[in-house]
Amino acid sequence: MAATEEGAIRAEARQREDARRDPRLDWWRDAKFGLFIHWGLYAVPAGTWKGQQIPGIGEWIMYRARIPVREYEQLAKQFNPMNFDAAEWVSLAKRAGQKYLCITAKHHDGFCMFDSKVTDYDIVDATSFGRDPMKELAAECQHQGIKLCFYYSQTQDWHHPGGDGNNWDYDESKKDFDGYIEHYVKPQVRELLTNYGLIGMIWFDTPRRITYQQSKELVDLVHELQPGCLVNGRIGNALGDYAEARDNRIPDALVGEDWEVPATINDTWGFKSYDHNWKSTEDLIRKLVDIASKGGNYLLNVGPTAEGVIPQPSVERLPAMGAWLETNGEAVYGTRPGPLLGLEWCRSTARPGRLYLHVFDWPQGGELRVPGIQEDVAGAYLLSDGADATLPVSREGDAVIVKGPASAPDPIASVVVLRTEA
Ligand code: H79
Repeated sequence: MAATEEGAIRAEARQREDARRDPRLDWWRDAKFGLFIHWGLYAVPAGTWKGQQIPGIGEWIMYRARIPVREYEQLAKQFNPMNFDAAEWVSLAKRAGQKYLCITAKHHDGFCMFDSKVTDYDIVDATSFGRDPMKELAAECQHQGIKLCFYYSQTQDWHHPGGDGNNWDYDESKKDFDGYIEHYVKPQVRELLTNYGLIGMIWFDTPRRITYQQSKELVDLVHELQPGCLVNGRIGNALGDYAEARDNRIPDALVGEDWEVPATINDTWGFKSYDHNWKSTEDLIRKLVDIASKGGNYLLNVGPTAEGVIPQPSVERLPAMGAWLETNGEAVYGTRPGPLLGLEWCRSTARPGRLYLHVFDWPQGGELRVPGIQEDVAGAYLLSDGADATLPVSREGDAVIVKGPASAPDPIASVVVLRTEA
């Protein structure tokens, strides 16, 4: 991922316009905000194994506690998420203002959360639950107008003898990784793109030892089965449709290509019963704005329990984000990065004829001095008040001065719209 120095930003922005032309990504570029769901057998131990709290991210418990395959497999017998309700999950994403939903079809532990014909190690064959939640989510996403996407761990598979990552059950030097890709990963990717309707993207992760040829063949397979289906950057070998930032790492500066950041609300992806370190709604909204101002997408995670319940702190925060977006979505969805950089108190997004200032810290007295705006400004108003309630606006050099109300219209982020008639 290319981050850029402030001085090169304008030239960079022009280049980006050229690079950002593939119309297959248009829906995703406009979407800005998606729901990530990490759900699997790791929700059963929920961070605790044999009485010990296992440090780190919850879905890594098998690895961190070196749980033998034969023992970990037994968790399937306890997995019976009777409270799973696809309509509720999709509706949560809707109310949050999220436009796509990406769920773990298979994580590194290898357990398949979909009905697969190439293994019995899946939710339909190995649990008493016996339903295919991906089928139910596919129907609901279609019904509620959300793009369904699948996370699929293509390289690490701690259950399959050929998969990468498990060196406590299997001898790494004897692994048939190529056979695993050929006879397991490819047929499963085919299943995911054949049995669940139109899929927005396949979200691969931790490319590790996958070769260029293998990444290429997977990308080609995805595009052959569903030409519109996107592939994220972690397919490996720089073959994705867009770049993935590191987990929970928002780049400091504008990024000159399509990108996304996957992120947690607390400190784990898969459910952990004792992780209560929840980010505030204010923090989450400002992160979304910050990401949009740098041209990225925010893929924000929830980790449902083994009963199929999304933790209450997530259920509270997501619709609160949606409420802010209900008023201010025009300044997020479908926007491009704005011209401002490096200001603590303000971010900017833009679309033709509009520049949006997202003010985090409202100045005392309400006079906003915004440096670094080259565009001619024809008028200003608060997005929450509408275009008819104009605010006085003037200019001093490259600074635009807007006289707003004395106190912050929105304590989290107030959006001031500048009309920039070209
Ligand atoms: O799916 C989520 C993570 O499980 C996955 N990416 C997000 C979206 C991911 N895979 N690998 N990593 C993240 C890097 C993980 C590193 C660590 Fe560890 C796992 C740090 C602690 C546990 C490996 C094992 C390094 C130290 C112990």
